[in-house]
Amino acid sequence: MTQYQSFLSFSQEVLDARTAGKAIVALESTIISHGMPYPQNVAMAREVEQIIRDGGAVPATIAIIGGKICIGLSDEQLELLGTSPDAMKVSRRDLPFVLSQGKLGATTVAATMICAELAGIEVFVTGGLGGVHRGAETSFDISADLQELAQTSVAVVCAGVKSILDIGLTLEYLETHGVPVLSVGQQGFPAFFTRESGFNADFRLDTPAEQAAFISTKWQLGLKGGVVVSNPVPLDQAMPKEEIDAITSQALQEADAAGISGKRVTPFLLSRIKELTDGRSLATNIALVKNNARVGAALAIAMPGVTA
Ligand code: PSU
Ligand code: MN
Repeated sequence: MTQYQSFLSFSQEVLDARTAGKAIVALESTIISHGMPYPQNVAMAREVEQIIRDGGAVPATIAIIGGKICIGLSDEQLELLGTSPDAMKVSRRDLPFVLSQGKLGATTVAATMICAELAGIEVFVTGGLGGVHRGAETSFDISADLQELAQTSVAVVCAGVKSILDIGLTLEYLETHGVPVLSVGQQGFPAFFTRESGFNADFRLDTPAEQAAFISTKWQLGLKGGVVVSNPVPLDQAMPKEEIDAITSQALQEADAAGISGKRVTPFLLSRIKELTDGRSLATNIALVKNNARVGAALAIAMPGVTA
């Protein structure tokens, strides 16, 4: 038994799926603890899990609880993450701390990828990736999510990255590190709240079979690292571009004026944007995660070696 296995704790649902060789989809928990307010966060988490079940796969929401990496959470554990103000936002750097201290940890995209890989899960669904922040040439604020995509072999279904980030530099960074960016249903790389960012994805692959073939080819070649599967928000749920751009600028200025830095930047911007849009950004956020869950379940089923 390799050493990391003693840290993993699987829910019964995920254990059964592993035994049966069924498709499993990982889900992150920072989106619950730091990405959305209560009670919408917990409701979203439950609904997304159900969409994945309805799509024929098994959801595995990941968090750190009681010194264990929990792969698949109970209803009570989802509630705990959604209501605990002391839940830590856990990225690669923080994993040994939160595990060895027995603290409550919500995993970011980076940490969820690490845990999913340890658990043998290939497909992970989230809302948006972290990326290169605007002004990173002076702040050095580049999300650890990008380095994780460079080295950890998990496919991440997302709605692109938010325009709180420098989307062009984020794509440049991914290119440098050999991380392919796929798009579903359009050539354009989506900007989370809106369907177009003004940048293109590298490869448009509309069907789960093509996406699965791309991803498995990459890994069969021994090319380690993730694949970004970008899926635009549904048209009727997208936000008007001018409005979200103006609000994003305001939120960025406020973060700057308030001296917000490090891991607090992204949660601050998300909650300010929600306030400034009177909650409409939250509705869009929930809609896009659900849409990603449908794509992720279909992709997980299409991966080689999975039992239908
Ligand atoms: N972007 C979103 N919603 C989120 C996050 C990013 O639209 O909830 C979360 C994810 O967990 C992501 C993390 O991994 O923020 C990135 O944080 P940072 O920028 O501090 O690396
Ligand atoms: Mn950062």
